[in-house]
Amino acid sequence: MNDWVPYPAEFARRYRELGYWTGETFGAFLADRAARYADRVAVIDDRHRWTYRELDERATRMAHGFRARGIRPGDRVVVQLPNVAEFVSVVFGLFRAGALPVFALPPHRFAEISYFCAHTEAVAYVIADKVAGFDYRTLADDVRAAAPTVREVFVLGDPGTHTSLADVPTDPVGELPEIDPGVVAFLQLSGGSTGAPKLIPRTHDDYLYSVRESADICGLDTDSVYLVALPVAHNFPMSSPGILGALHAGSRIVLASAPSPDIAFPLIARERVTITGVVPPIALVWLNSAPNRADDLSSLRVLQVGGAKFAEEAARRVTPELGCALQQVFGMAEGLVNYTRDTDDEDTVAVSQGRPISPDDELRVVDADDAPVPEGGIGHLLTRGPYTIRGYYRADEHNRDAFTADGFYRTGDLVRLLPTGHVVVEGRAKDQINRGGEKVAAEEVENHLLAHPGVHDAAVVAVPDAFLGERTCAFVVTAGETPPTAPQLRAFLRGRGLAAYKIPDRVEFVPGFPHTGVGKTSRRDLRAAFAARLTDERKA
Ligand code: AMP
Ligand code: DBH
Repeated sequence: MNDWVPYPAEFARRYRELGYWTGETFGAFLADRAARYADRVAVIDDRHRWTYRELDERATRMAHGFRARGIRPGDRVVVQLPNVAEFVSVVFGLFRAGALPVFALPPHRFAEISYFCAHTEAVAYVIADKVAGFDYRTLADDVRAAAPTVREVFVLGDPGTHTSLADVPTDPVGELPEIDPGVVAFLQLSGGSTGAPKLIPRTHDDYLYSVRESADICGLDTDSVYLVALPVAHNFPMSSPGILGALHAGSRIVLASAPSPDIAFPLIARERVTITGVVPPIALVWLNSAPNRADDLSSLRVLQVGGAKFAEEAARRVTPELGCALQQVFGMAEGLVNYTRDTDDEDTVAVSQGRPISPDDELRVVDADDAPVPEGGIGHLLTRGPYTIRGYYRADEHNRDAFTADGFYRTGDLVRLLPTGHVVVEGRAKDQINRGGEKVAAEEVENHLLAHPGVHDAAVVAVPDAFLGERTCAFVVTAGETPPTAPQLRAFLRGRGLAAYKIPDRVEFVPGFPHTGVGKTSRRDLRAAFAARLTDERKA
């Protein structure tokens, strides 16, 4: 079994010939920018204001420190940090050491982190001591007990029994490794639709192509200031154009600890932020609170909205009410990213989710049998291209379903294409709930529910929601004499270490599940039946 599925040789050759894959690496481009923009500010958070030179030096010292700690090229290191400057120095340090960061999100708990560590055989785990009242050091103790490959836990802040991140950087010890731009640089997370979360292997070559083009499409330059409002490790604020696009363009990054107006707005005003990206529920909160606040948002040129479908009515409010342009972004950590462009007319920006980055992004819209639908019709989106993966990390079996024989990724999204090539997202065929940009895999939650002795069966589906777009509802058939209550089930899931955003918002107890067709229940049909019931209920 291979860890990852490389691009077929003829495609790799073509992407190089076309100038998409340039051989640039993360570590090297930062060094180049540090040479060019040494004294310009690169990264700002609550406690730091690092210039490009400082960031570059810190990243190099981190790289040597990680090597001194025995981290070798190719090793996986799970990184779970909040929006702080050290995220950038740690990640670039790992890149330069040739290690692969595995990008966990702050809400992930034991269930997710222990899985990432075990599945990738991670050698280390990087955390902050305590964030918003949660002590990650305790989580790290449990993770280490469950994942013996994790030799060391690096802590930003008070390390407790672990290693302080402050003790890691060292002066150069020997040479840093030569990095091959064609190999996997890091593992990004997929929202997933199966029992276990999927990890996404991205190479320097493919990711940097998308980052460079994104920075260009979004008009970043040395005067731009990018606010990181979403969790920095997410693919959107990482690369669309995100922190990497900003650094690539010599722009400035400002990290916000949360996207709420009381934190983000004063930062926009103080740092003269020009561009940021948020998910639809945050955009709604910003729209609704802007009139009640005095913060000067006049520097903001572009508000990007993506991660989930942004309703047209809300989209049309952005420019009149916030005074900046809207850019819709429809992306996925697996690759393909679509943007509306500043040259698009108002209607296209309001109704579409943009068009692909690359002329060589191949998009197919097909029916259930993979046959193309008539032009302009709604169908399943399949995609292949110079920065879309050919397979998940260590997932041979799942890859047979998730990709076509000729290498197209099955996005699970239902879309239609406009004559201009813009994509309109019309729905979803995958068993996932998109909770305002936070993706929840139905099967993953169902499996955790099924582990409860008082649960006979469970089906998790989306409930339409005015604010989040969707919330989760678990239909549960109980077993035994004293069936669990909804609060007990939620507590049970929390106790298993499931991230809070995956805990069902609503639990419905039902006497039994309808059986579809003959014999076994099809989980897909079952979820569809429940989803339809919820929609009917809403209409009534
Ligand atoms: P992931 O594969 O976990 O990175 O999540 C990507 C998925 O998020 C896409 O396949 C879509 O289902 C959803 N998504 C991202 N951006 C948008 C958007 N602008 N509109 C609708 N859905 C989106
Ligand atoms: O939802 C996503 O995963 C996403 C949204 C916008 C993404 O990965 C991206 C832009 O790059």
